[in-house]
Amino acid sequence: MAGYDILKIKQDFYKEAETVKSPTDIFNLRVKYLGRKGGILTKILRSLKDLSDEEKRKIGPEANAFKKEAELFLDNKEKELKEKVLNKNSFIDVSRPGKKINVGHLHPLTKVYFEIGKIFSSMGFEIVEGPEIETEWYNFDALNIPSDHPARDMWDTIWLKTENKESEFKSQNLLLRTHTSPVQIRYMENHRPPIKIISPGKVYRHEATDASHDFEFNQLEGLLIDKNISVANFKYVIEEFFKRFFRQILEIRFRPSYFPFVEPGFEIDLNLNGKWLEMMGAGMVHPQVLENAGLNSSIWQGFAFGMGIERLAMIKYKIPDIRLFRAGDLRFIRQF
Ligand code: FA5
Repeated sequence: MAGYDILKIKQDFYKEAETVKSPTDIFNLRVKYLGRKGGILTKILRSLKDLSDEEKRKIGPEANAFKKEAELFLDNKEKELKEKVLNKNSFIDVSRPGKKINVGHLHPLTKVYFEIGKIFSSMGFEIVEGPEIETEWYNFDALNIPSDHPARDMWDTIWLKTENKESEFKSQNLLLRTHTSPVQIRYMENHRPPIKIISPGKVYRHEATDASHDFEFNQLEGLLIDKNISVANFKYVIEEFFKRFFRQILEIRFRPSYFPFVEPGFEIDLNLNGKWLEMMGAGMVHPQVLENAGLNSSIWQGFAFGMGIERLAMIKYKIPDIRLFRAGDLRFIRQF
């Protein structure tokens, strides 16, 4: 066997290395000489076993030394090239036009949240929050909703599996709150009247959706408890709110209705171009509810209301379908 001329291979390598301009060229050169499959040096080193002892002794060390040398050379060259690119990029051309940065903006519901908060705060209401995972007690029993009420049905309420009951919830069944009214009880338990709060938040119902109903939506709860509170106080507050929120006076209508946690109870509708739209449930807090929360109902009284926040936003921004709020469609979101 004639053996290999490592010196010649080395010369070829360095000649080719002179023309290297990019990381791709380095990669190609590396593959050509050191590649695991067809690399020139790799092949030589693999075939050493077929050479005579004398050749092995000569070529083996030469090839190995050159392999190391080539690797080092290529590594250094690669580093050098990368630094060159970096240096080039670090030049800042202040006259170049800037890149447009996409700036997000608030979701229409968030805007409505903020606006509601501002209006009620200016009327002296405090903004409080309650948990979205509720116990059956706070969502139903404490609000006087009897166990045979249809709202407690499997088909209206999203119940949670409660195998791992935490001690905080004792033996309570858990659910996703169906309205924000449980916050009334939670707040009254821990605060003495006078009470003047609103509580906005998400609620969940196990129901089919349509243009004005979703299974997940937002409600705004309001509660005012003091000594001489009447429906007239409620009427003033809610008319004032609508006037400021819609920036115009819309006709409203009080319609008698039934909610077990108020007495009397009513629903409030807004007149929109001759069509009445149901906005909220409301009423004077039922004495039993006050007692359930630890308040003396012969001293304290007040009103409560719960309205759909999406419905407010739909009227304000003329949105035809409630499901658009959560559809994640940027063509919708970008209009606000
Ligand atoms: C209640 O949820 C009562 N907790 C309201 C209440 C509070 C009454 C305090 C008395 C005192 P209702 O189920 O009617 O009531 O819902 C209240 C408002 O939420 C409705 O008027 C409507 O604006 C909105 N709403 C109800 N269901 C949906 C739904 N599926 N999708 C969107 N909005 C809804």
